[in-house]
Amino acid sequence: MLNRTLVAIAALATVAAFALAWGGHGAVKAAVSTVQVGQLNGGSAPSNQFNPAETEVSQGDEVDWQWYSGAHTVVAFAESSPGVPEFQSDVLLSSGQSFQHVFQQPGAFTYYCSIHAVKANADPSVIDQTIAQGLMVGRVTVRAPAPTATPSPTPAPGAEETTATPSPVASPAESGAGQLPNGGAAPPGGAGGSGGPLLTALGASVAALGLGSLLLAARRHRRS
Ligand SMILES: [Cu+2]
Repeated sequence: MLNRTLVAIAALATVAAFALAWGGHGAVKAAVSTVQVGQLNGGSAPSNQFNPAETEVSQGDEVDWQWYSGAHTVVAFAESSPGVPEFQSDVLLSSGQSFQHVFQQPGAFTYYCSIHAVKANADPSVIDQTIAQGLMVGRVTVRAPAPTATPSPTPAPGAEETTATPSPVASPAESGAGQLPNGGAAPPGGAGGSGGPLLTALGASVAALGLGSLLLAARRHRRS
């Protein structure tokens, strides 16, 4: 029982590590897009077409061609070396069979069924027309991953503004009437203006604080 729990925890940790690794690269989770082979493009009837003929995926995603009816192939127009298509299925004969390809690079990848079309039909320069004509060709458009959003520094200044607002008047009031003599004594000497504008400002604010606490104390005194 304990062993089983440990195995489960280890499995979860592995999955989490993978997720983190992917996230760290700003990659989107790989997805699978399905294309029906031998089905009317945009419909559901058997036909010598791919459905859909146009597939859009993200980089790293997989396209899963599933045989719906008839004997067909999936053959890439582009070649990895002369005469060798970048991807190519066997001649698959019946429904339930499938062929997969993972698209690792962004771009447009055209393909055709070598039984019901020819390579020239999948030439990127004509594929819009051949798809419109209902030929057995298709195109996978692979999007590059979106650039990772740069974290915006906006929260910081906002936080500063809010923390800066507390009024200085609050603190002397809290300190109570016990400090009244000090607060009252400080300002008159300091506010003389001999120490430059900064000291003057400082003296003025100290004086204001002193006055504030003085008034407060006086009010309290009156009340009692
Ligand atoms: Cu075919």
